[in-house]
Amino acid sequence: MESWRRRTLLKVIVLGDSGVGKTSLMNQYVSKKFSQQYKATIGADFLTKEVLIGDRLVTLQIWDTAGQERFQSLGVAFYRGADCCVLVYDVNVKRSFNTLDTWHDEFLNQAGPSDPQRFPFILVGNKIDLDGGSKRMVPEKKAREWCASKGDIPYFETSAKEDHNVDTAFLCIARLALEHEHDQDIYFKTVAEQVPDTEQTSGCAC
Ligand code: G3D
Ligand code: MG
Repeated sequence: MESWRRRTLLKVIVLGDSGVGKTSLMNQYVSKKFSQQYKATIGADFLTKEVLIGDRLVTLQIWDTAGQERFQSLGVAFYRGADCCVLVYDVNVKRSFNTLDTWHDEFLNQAGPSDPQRFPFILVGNKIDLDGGSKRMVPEKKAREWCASKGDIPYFETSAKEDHNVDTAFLCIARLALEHEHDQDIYFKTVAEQVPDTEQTSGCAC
């Protein structure tokens, strides 16, 4: 008998050069929309989406920049308490791949996770749809090598425009964030949605 279901809030931050498609990926995942108009209306720091992982209801709080990444001054509030960091580059723009090291280091410096070696990152190569792939500048192999050099970061190739692989990438993100959650210094909140009437028991109810 299921005794309760816990709801967990996880913070995910999305980083990468301006124009790689961070906001578009997030909109596609959360709202199933890819449009200019929609993008312009987003003024919030983050969007949320609920995901069921096993019997855990997880609320992903996905933080997007408001374009400040051009100046690389995102502020501590952006990084604080992150459970997973999504690095995005554009497979058609070499520079956006070359700056990944900087974003990776910037995250570790600013967020200061307790165990930097084990902090979950994920790499997303976006815009694979562009001109049928004919303008591609970064081979998949190169991206995978970079991931291997950073301790086997999971890698996904996506198109926010055509909604290709977006859900799969975010599901992986949710799983990694959930696994990591216990190691975090800042633990957002865990709410018992359904507390049984029966006497309180200690320990795991599963
Ligand atoms: P950012 O948030 O990383 O700065 P945006 O990037 O999400 O604002 O996207 C930058 C531009 O790339 C936008 O076009 C957007 O429509 C486009 N884009 C995002 N994802 C994809 C994709 O998967 N495929 C293609 N073909 N284009 C994409 P504009 O014209 O507004 O600059
Ligand atoms: Mg943006």
